[in-house]
Amino acid sequence: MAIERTLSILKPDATRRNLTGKINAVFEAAGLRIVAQKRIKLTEDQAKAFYAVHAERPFYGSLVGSMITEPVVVQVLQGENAILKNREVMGATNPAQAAEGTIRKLFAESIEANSVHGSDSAENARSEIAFFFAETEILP
Ligand code: DGI
Repeated sequence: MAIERTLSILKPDATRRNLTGKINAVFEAAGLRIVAQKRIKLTEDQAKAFYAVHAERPFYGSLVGSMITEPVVVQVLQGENAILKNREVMGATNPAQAAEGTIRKLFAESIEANSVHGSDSAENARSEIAFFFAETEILP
């Protein structure tokens, strides 16, 4: 199986409730290694650019606003099939539909305040990692 990297974000609803360690423990228990991590406050321009793919969606303004209320923790997770594995560990976008034991089932407050972001493809993982990290900041 391929060793992959994926971009993860612990969203403001998670940092506000001091859940960084609890969520990281779920990643690590699933075999995902945190090979880069930093706590940052997104600017509005950064949040808009990161979620540009959703610019036409009705929730775009609210989503961007929610991402800049508190700091976020941006991370690179590495492991076998890391992109799909992280999506499984995160659970469905809407916590009401998320499987038992997933991060969103355990911690999410709503479909928007859903605690975590994770890249959904190899191409997006590459561009999202580059959005936040220089290669020298990633230490496997
Ligand atoms: O990849 P995901 O985060 O699971 O989901 P996505 O790429 O479809 O959507 C990105 C984020 O946008 C999601 O984590 C929360 C927000 N979002 C998605 N659908 C809705 C939404 N926010 C609101 N308020 N309403 C939605 O229907």
